Amino acid sequence: MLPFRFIHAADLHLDSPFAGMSGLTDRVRKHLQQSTFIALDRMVQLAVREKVDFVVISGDVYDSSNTSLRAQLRFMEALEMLDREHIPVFIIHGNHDPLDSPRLAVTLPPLVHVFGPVPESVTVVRRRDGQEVSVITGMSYLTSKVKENISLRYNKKAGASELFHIGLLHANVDGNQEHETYAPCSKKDLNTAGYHYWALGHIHSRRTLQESPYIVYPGNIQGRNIRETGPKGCYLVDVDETGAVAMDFRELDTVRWFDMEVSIGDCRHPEDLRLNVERLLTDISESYTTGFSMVRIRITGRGSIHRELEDGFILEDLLIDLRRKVDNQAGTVGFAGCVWVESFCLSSGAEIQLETLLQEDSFIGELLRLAETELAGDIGSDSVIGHALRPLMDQPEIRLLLTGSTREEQREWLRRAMELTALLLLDDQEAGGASA
Ligand SMILES: [Mn+2]
Repeated sequence: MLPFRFIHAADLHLDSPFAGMSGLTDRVRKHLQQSTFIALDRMVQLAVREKVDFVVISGDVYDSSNTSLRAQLRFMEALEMLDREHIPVFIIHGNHDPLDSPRLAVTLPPLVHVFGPVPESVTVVRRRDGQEVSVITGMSYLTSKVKENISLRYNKKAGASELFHIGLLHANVDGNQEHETYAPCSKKDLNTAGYHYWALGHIHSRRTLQESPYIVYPGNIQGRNIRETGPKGCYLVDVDETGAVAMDFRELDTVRWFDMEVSIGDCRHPEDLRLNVERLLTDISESYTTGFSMVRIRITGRGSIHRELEDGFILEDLLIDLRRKVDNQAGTVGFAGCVWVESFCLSSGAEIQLETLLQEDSFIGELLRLAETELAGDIGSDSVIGHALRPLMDQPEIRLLLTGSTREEQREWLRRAMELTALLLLDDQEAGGASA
């Protein structure tokens, strides 16, 4: 085998709108909306700088099948730049940008290959001497909903067997629950094809499912929401003369998401919480100096200030103040090292002895035990809570909220309801006790 080098990227989601985020200033929103394009530019620069032999993109180039014109033009620009540098690009389309989406009829640069709706194999040569090094097999989604196991349609080692075989596939391998199960397949299915490297797309978190042969999700190139935390980028892959693979993750993102906790356990006053939050923001800023951080802060622990936080005003004021400072700072010195609080999530509790109350033979004890049972199980329509929610399900807006929520969100609501109820009942007991 001849050594060569390529970039494996996926899920560019160009022109992702960063919709559904409240409280963004114009400046911040614009910066977020530029981030997927900046990540693309960085990938192009990386390809040129590292002199890769080719680039593979494993689906979801665009964020939506209703492709934005801006996304198409910017992608075209990137492809032209790579073409000018004589770097071929191999692309498949996924569930977000299937082949049937309306797009500009443009002539692609000669070195760009977009795979069609049935698997095909292309032999690739090394740039410096034109020697054949690899066979890439891939197919695009024709429509957005591909429910079939398309991996089974990939040929077993089409082309020369002494070359390095890459499979380009947009799929959910081994039923990842966080993503929709398009093109479901198993590692076993992929292993039987006899390829050396499965360049996957679809799952946005970076993971190498297997090393022999390689089955790799590089993750998306730019995180777009709080579920896409941590560094995002692509893999620079080196294949040596023995066929051994060395993967080097390269960051491409300029906006990074963090999901963090701050405890109220040691806070005597809301001011202490503010200091804890500011300390966290400083830590994040120092750990990611080159880009813009977006952080969700979960307020956790038990403490006396929880009651003051419950009505929301303290956190709301703090949020407004922190954001105002960041917007000013970004306006004067730029976004690098700035930290924006995406939201506060109140998961703290009052100073109640939950464990003791759970043991109690009382109404509160009974209620808390019920909540714990429901928290441990599924909040299905058969559960006590499901039953209690039934009348609310007639309200279209509430039904949408409930059915569209994740299991994690439901648990969080239930946990907060449990805390709040316990607190109200305890207050009531105290008031009752005083008057008796
Ligand atoms: Mn995707």
